[in-house]
Amino acid sequence: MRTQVGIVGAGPAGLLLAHLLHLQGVESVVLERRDRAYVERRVRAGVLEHGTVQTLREAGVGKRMDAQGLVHTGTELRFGLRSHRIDFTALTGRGIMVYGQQEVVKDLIAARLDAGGDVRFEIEDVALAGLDPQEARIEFVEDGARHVLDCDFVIGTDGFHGVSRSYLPDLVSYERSYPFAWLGVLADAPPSSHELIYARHANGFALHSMRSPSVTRMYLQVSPDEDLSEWPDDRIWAELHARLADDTGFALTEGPLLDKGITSMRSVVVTPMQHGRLFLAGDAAHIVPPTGAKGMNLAVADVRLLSRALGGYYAAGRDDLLAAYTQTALRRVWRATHFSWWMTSMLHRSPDGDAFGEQLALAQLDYVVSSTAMATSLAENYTGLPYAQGWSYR
Ligand code: RFL
Ligand code: PHB
Repeated sequence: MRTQVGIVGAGPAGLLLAHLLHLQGVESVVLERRDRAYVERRVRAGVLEHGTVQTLREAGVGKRMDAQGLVHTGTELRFGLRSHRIDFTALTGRGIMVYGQQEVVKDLIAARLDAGGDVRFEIEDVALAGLDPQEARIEFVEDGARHVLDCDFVIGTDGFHGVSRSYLPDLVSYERSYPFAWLGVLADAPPSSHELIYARHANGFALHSMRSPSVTRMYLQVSPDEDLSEWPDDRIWAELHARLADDTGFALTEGPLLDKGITSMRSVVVTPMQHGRLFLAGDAAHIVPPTGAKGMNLAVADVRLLSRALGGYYAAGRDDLLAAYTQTALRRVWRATHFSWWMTSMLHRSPDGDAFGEQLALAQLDYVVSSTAMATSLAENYTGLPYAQGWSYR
């Protein structure tokens, strides 16, 4: 078996890359460990930056997103029982789209298969070999049989727990862990506000988000070793009511909880993101705490760079764009890493009762909601900084 670009992992990064390459006439094979239903159901991100939305539209996979996604022109910051709106559109001319990551994944899988793309699920034992300067090889097991896929390039888009990263020699990893986690719930209840609410409360952070006009997505700051079984539904609702309360009588609509999970919070960035014919993109190379809603958006930004660089390689024999990949990608990655760390520190309570840190966070929140300069910085980062270049080489 042979292909031009072998892609490990069918998350948003791998699937989008396969599709952007296809649009430039470059063929690929995507190998995914899980089954299709699992990948399409996994509840994760919900906020798409302005540029992510544009990229999906340009790739021809924005139809359902435009019909069902919720356009948001601002967000609320809530602390000390007061709500403050950050008006993204007034401050930056851009907004965001609330549309579930699993919907993006469904749209991308459908587009790949419609175009005759090769996306394989339930692939086991992926191993990379021969990552020399000339070519690369992926070995894997499908339906119990061992296969070898020869490729010009291998792209590791297998997420933070994938195998690709381990094939990079001399990797440097920058890490920061946070002394808390998020308990996330999906509720069969209409959102209680038409925008997201990021709330800082004495009991900890809470976030009100949504997936549709009838489904609410919410998160609570909990401890990193929290046991989900200690959070029956009524305890979750009591804590959400308390942390999202404001001085205007904000009312939270309850409904059956459809999904509950705990997500740990970490920042990790590895460098380099490439070695020979192997390139990493998305969570395989970096993760951010979800407070800034940057993870999937960064995956899209990486893939845009790889799409253009590989397009340039096949169309014009250029390898300088590929050579510059790590350096170009890391600039945006570090900006988003800082933003995510900053939002996280400003909105969460330190469990060790750091009174000094508490006052700094409150001072920072007060600054954001009273200074146009600071609010603009938040809005610019949240809606996403512009890309330097297009995703297509031509
Ligand atoms: P993914 O989505 O993890 O996909 C990797 C894929 O690779 C497969 N895989 C393998 N396949 C073959 N062989 C192997 N050995 C393999 N190992 C793994 C996996 O099964 C999977 O299908 O990585 P990708 O594509 O880089 O995408 C990254 C995003 O998923 C991630 O950054 C976001 O979900 C992060 N995130 C958010 N990002 C945003 O932009 N906006 C948000 O609002 C947002 N909210 C969130 C989030 C992540 C969360 N969790 C659960 C971590 C909220 C939460 C709660
Ligand atoms: C979500 O809707 O899942 C979501 C929204 C904003 C975030 C994180 C997650 O910062």
